[in-house]
Amino acid sequence: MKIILTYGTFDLFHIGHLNLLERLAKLGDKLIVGVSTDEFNLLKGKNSIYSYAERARIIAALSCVDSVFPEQSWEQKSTDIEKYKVTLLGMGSDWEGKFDDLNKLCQVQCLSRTENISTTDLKKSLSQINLVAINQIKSGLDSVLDIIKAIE
Ligand code: C2G
Repeated sequence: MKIILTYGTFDLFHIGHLNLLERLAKLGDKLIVGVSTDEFNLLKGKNSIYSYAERARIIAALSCVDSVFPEQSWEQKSTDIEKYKVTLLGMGSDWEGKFDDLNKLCQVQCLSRTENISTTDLKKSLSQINLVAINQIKSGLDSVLDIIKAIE
């Protein structure tokens, strides 16, 4: 059983995230994802629009993802690799070289990022839209979540 592991905030879930997760899932039999908690995000200098619970639920709803758990620190990766018997830690290419110390525990591979899309850019575009429109978008996304829930 080839277990693939990755981590991320996955805020304002977009095609770049999906491309990575689907490509990682194809590398093994199971894909498990450590989703950064809101507290850990602050350590990462990130303040996500969606809460950990909402982000974790979206990731868990993906057919290419087998399970999700909270990422609470930088240091937990080696424990996670042992705990989940991970074969390969996969990340997007912006993390190239950052986790090479873990290749004593499992394979470490970076896949190319999807161009021209990032949560940061989405937030910038969103901040140019007035609050009313943002709430309309959020209620729309909440309806998507309800549909996902109904399908589950
Ligand atoms: N990603 C991508 N293409 C994009 C945007 C993101 O392939 N256009 C990848 C990133 O490289 C990362 C994953 O999607 O591997 C999640 O990205 P983020 O939500 O920004 O997560 P990040 O802050 O990189 O968290 O301990 C590791 C960190 O928790 C990784």
